[in-house]
Amino acid sequence: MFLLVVTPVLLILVSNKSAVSEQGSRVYKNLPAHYRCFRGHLLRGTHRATSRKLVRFSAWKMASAKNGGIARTQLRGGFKRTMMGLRCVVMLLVLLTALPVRADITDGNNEHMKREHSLTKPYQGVGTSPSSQWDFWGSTLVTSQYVRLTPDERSKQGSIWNTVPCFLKDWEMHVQFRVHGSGKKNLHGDGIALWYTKDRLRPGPIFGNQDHFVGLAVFLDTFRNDQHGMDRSFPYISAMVNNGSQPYDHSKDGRPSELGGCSADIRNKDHDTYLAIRYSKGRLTVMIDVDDKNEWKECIDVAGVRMPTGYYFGASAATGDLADDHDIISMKMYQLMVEHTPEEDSQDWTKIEPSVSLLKSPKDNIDDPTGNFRSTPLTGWKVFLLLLCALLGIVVCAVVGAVVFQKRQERNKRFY
Ligand SMILES: [Ca+2]
Repeated sequence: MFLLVVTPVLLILVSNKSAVSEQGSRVYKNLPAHYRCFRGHLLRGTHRATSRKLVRFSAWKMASAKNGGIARTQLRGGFKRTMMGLRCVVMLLVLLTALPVRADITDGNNEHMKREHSLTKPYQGVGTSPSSQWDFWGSTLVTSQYVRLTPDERSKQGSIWNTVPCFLKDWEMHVQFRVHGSGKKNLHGDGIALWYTKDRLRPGPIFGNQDHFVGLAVFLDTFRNDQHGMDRSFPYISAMVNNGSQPYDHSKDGRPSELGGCSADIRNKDHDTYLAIRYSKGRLTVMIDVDDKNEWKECIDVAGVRMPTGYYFGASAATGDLADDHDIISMKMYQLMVEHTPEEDSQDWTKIEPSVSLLKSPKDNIDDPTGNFRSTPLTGWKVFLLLLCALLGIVVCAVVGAVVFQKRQERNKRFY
């Protein structure tokens, strides 16, 4: 049913594909900086362009109906129409393969920035006074342009923490950051960690924060400690959910406890670099925008994650023998408007213990870093493959239909 409704729209979209994407990207670029990388807005921009294409589509349909009588008498015309139909099916296939990814980004939610959990220039309300919403520690330096967690010097640690606990059930945090320094290739470290944890301002050995933390961490690890883990390049971004029982193993770059991750070239960039963490309905997604293309690239996507409300957002960084400037430019928190079942709403969300239901044993995790996602019910990839198979079936049917139709037309012509 859905396909029946959207197919005509998609066909027109395809025939004017370049125009639509141009329109979409223009809308995208005109957005304020903090919205620019939010693909939901890009999606809505594309929809606006689509409505104009729909008007054109109606006009084309009417013209086709008018000329239909003539076309039907010509075998060539019939063949042309068949070929056009075939082309449309193939193009629909191409378009639909991209569709699940896009639809996945916003889930149709509205989003609202929450100032009490956001850190933006010129960083008013950052300090040690009782009314401040952000508190900092260690080597952290707050200027009007950036919050420098560590300078490009050895053995520094710094952090910044939101003083207001977050009671939102579904949220998305956008972090603009900068990692830069004089260190040449592989001679820099250690990286930044972003936190959503029970405790705040607890200095320690994990990128400037305590080990055995309770909550969520996303690590932007710029230094390879594990010389055996050459199958991945650094900097490497990974996520970890902990109930306080697991240690973070620096010597293995956190691999035994990670939920997933990706390599990302984030150092010494002239352009802005962003990372987004989304938690909604038990699904944790980490996306990055570090290539100056104004678009999110998926890094981590894992279901079965349970996290409570009432924890604190923070960021920390550390240097060791090697160093870097670790800067946070902004942290913007968006509330996601998501409906929950009455059972979910009646639960006390502050009592939830952080956990991941699909996490395999650490040993399995080392052998197969992506293994966590295999048992996830219908991940984006599985839906994608299912759709691909279904559409391939449609294409085969269309080709067979076209051949039969053409043969029949030829036979009719000979008969007359
Ligand atoms: Ca490391």
